[in-house]
Amino acid sequence: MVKVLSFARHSKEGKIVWIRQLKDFVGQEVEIRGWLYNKRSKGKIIFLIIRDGSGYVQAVGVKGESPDYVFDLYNKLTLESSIIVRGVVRQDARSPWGYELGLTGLEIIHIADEYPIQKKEHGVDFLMSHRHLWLRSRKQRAIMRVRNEVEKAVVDFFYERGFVRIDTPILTPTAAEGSTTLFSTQYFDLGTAYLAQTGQLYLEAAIFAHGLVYNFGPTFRAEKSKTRRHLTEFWMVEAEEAFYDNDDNIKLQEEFVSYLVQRALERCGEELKVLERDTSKLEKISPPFPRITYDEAIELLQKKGFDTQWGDDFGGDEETAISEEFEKPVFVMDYPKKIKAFYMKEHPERAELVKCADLIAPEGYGEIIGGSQREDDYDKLLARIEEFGLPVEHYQWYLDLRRYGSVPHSGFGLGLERTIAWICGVPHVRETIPFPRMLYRIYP
Ligand code: NSS
Repeated sequence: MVKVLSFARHSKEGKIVWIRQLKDFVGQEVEIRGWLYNKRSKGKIIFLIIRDGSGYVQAVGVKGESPDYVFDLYNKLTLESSIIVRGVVRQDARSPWGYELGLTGLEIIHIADEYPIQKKEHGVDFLMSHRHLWLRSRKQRAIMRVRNEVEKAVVDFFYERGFVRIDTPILTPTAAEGSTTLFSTQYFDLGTAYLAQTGQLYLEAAIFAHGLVYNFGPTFRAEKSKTRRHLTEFWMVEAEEAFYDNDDNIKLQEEFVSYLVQRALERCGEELKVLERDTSKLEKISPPFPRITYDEAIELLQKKGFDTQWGDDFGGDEETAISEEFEKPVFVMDYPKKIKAFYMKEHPERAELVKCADLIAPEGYGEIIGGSQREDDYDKLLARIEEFGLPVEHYQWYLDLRRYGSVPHSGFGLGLERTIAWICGVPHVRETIPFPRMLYRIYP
């Protein structure tokens, strides 16, 4: 667990603390401000379970010991009502949270209407339409906390290794990952602008200033895919490294992914328990990761009964089939040029391939990283831009990078939501981002 500062604020009645701090206030009377998660009574005793964002705690009221008025208020309380609870902190081994409160006072801030999300099962569509409320649920809280930890780990990893964070633009004049998945908007008198599908090209400019750089932010793809792995707005971490070839790039990736997983194991034990994640599978995640070539992947798929042909790209089913062969994420390397982006470096021995690798997560969570060495030769890059039918004038600045001290360089992009889905063991990426944007959903 990460160490969080423990301090109390003061109200007229006493100390206001967060539930996560209760262990520092045993024997003292404190005040908790939060929401009613559950309530029940048994004879002369009432139990209130309160959540305040930092945790859950049970407050116990006993007739004759707690003030009489709290028993009247108890009857009015509905689930999710906002309340202030006062009580004396007790250590309690039987409580799932380790501590409880002997109830000494209760105030109602707001009585909630009948709460639409009940303990029973709801359909996903209903829950998605109530995402603004669903976020309060235990599993959803746990997922967001894992996300929070992984986001911090991303920044720590790169900071510790001397990478400089470069915040790349979201409004861009060009496509970088295929022109069929662009969100566009009118940009004043300057024509059409697109929401960034990647910040990579801008990161490439920045390596010439800093050597090692990364970005971390939202990216957009107008993908008409309705799968459990696709969002139209997702977060990507991209790294770009001067003087790295594709092998150096791959080593960095396996170190990075292992770091994220180990951090989640170290600091999100509670959350992974709530999510019932089998953590023994995550414990195995350490470098090196297995590597196969695209050619070998095709062979493997054909052996498994797929009719995938050389030159085809992989869909979700193929990725799952490949991942079944390995306990760790697996790199699939050296894809055919014709199915990859224009900026990838031609394979020195086989001109029909590019020096790239996709990283496929275990347990069927799909491709979590796409990366490659970049084409650093001016003429070859220009030819590729023309081959793709891209407007060369928009790429002059990018071509410039191959005119003023060009160097071999590589980089990669990791999809945050797919990575979180894998770490948390939740099958669909829609639960790993607070308000998912998908083909058929932009509400709430
Ligand atoms: O298209 S990628 O494979 N690669 C790039 O965008 C490069 N420009 C990255 C780079 O080298 N700097 O996307 C990278 C990852 C991919 O492996 C997925 O994990 C994730 O981004 N990704 C997505 N996640 C969720 N939804 C969608 N639609 C999606 N598309 C890619």
